[in-house]
Amino acid sequence: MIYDIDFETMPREALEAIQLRRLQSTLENVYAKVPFYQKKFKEAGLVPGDIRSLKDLSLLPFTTKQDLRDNYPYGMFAVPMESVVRIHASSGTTGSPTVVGYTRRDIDTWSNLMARALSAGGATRGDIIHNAYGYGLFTGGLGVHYGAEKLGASVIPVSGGNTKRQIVIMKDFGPTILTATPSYTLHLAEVAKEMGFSLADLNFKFGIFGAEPWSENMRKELEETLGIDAVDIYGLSEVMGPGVAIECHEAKNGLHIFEDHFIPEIIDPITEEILPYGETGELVFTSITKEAFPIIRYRTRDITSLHPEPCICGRTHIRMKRVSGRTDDMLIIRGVNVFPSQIESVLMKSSDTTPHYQLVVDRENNLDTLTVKVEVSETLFADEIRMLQNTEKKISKDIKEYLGVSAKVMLVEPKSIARSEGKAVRVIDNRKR
Ligand code: DLL
Repeated sequence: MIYDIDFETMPREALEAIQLRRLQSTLENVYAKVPFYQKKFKEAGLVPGDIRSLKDLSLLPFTTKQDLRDNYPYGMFAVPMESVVRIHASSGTTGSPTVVGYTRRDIDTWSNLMARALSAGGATRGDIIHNAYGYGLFTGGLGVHYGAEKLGASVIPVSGGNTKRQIVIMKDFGPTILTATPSYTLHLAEVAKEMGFSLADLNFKFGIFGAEPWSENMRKELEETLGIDAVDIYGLSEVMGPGVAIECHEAKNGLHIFEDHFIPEIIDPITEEILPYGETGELVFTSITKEAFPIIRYRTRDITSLHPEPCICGRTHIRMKRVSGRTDDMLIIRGVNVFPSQIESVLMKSSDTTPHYQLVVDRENNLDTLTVKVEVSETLFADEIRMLQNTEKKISKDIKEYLGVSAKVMLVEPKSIARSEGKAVRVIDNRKR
């Protein structure tokens, strides 16, 4: 179902007229209210009135994560604190976290967009949504929650963690939609199995998975394990939270970006040059309806491409390809660029291993080394264990063939890699010590 038929199926020309109007008013607003933007615009010799078409957006300077850190915690807010009703923050593994704020209208906008997103992902009013995204400073839990309520579905605000209890709830409450990170979903499925049943035997119809990169092969695995259709949802705190873009369950082929609220661009991360549709680069977003924390040309560091072709679902909003990784997650192993999700794709092809893996990068004698730790499946019989050496060799060969990088593959015991209750930690890079 299309939640907001007028906006989501709007002809391109009308959509662009709205985008321009909203962009211009956002620019006037940030120029007047946020000293950071006023300074940046002045340095570029621009005033908001210079932006007369959507193309002119490219004249404006970029905003980076570092800019947000420099203005920690509230320096980028465009409204006084008495207008802010909610604060979230990104986890910030390095440096200070990024703090974002929402006015009451921002929460309304976000709830509406999440209602749109959940609908695109297959949810309807009659559904029961088991929401296992973390509640708290992370935007996942509350973002999905407000959208589910807006849609009129029943939401179970279970959050991440307490896995066994979650499984009991899943069994007893009969949820029809699961919202969680793909890695936590795998963990849920594994614990259910230990408790003696399969999630595929429950009532789930759809899974709405995101907040971390996951591969097409992981989609297949999750769909089989849960007996569902799985769609990809994308978002980031700096731009809003979940619900910036989502796949429709009809096509499951690229994520529609809600362009009446966010303008996407793809740039070459090194030269900063704007790339045409279809080419892969770094995603950049400008928000055009936010009040408390508007953001102009934000460099997300996420790697994807944009595709304007019409979609079978009827939505006219442009699609982005699933995010393959972040520029800062990209591993450079002896000069070869590798994303963890590409390794995942190769691993998922082997039937002797599980989707639980971790990449360990190190440096020996000044040479980068990559070790891929992957758990073997518990179902292997003793005589098959002897064959494992072959499996290691086979995966290593596949990685070399598909990605052009040499990797040592280490099969490890079931359950020896730490499970995540939110975003998985896929890479341990000892070179950075
Ligand atoms: O992860 C928001 C979210 C919550 C999205 C729940 C989807 C579902 P942050 O914690 O600020 O916000 O992290 C944002 O996570 O820049 C991407 O690198 C990554 N990310 C989010 N969704 C996807 C996805 C939330 N579907 C950062 N595929 C983003 C790949 C994703 N990466």
